[in-house]
Amino acid sequence: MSLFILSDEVAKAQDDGRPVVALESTIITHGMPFPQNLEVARQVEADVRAAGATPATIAVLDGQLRIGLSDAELDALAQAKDVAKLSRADLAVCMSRGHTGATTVAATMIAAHLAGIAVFATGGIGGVHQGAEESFDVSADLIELAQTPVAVVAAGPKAILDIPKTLEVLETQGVPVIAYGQDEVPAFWSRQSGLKAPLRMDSAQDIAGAYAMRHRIGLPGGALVVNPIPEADEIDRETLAPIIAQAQAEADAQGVIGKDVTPFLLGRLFELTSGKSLEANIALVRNNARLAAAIATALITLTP
Ligand code: PSU
Ligand code: MN
Repeated sequence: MSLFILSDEVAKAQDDGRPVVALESTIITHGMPFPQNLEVARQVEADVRAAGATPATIAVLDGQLRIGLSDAELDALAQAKDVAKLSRADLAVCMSRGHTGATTVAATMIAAHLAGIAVFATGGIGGVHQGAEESFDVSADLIELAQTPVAVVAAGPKAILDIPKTLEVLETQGVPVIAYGQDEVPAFWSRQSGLKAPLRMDSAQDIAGAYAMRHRIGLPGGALVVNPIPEADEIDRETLAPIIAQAQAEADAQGVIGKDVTPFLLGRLFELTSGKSLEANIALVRNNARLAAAIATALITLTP
């Protein structure tokens, strides 16, 4: 039996040699509230299609690793309560037990690679958390980028993370961090972080070319493409800083640890900004979907 099940749409695109873009599901179950999560999941799939590629939203449903979900499946996942959050450590456990779970960036990369998909769009990745020198909270996403050959398009590390430390770990792990169209690393809700990006590229072709060359020289791992949020949707850092500090203090006071940290902080931010952070989040995910589609398209012309 196959390890994974492709949706008809994804299978057809692969048969025809057309570009496919992977999408994660933890952003749906743990990253945004219902019903916006469902609207965004549908909208992002539509954006990928409009840009000429095929979307493959990835999740584990009743133990089956699914690459591409139907609209009814997306709907059910978006409303489901207590869905497991699956990273590298949990993926096989969930599948072997026949359970349902949403894939994080790390697990989505693993699944995409199994299915032969090279490009993946999301909003934010996990990273090194503030206070990591005490908590040791470093997301498995960073280590996955070093070993699984998938190019991940995100909007840069969120300010709930320690951005300089996140960049240091990526450098240590040999992950190319490529800012798209600017010199600075974008910081999710804002276009600037005050930190110069290790690499800058201004076209999808250039990004695809570097990805293909890394593969040719036999280096494992992917790339992190950090794509700035569109200017019109940006929220400035000064507005968010106290809100993030409050959410972080609450997490510490309540003893939130492990895989609950990121969903807790994201949930509190949505509440504390009365949904403003969500509007920006939606805009940047859609923007990332379009760039990922362009990279996947460019990659097709480079791959023999
Ligand atoms: N950051 C966001 N939105 C998200 C996530 C991170 O801005 O939805 C999700 C992604 O699925 C990411 C995961 O892979 O959280 C990281 O969790 P952790 O920090 O526990 O590794
Ligand atoms: Mn963590």
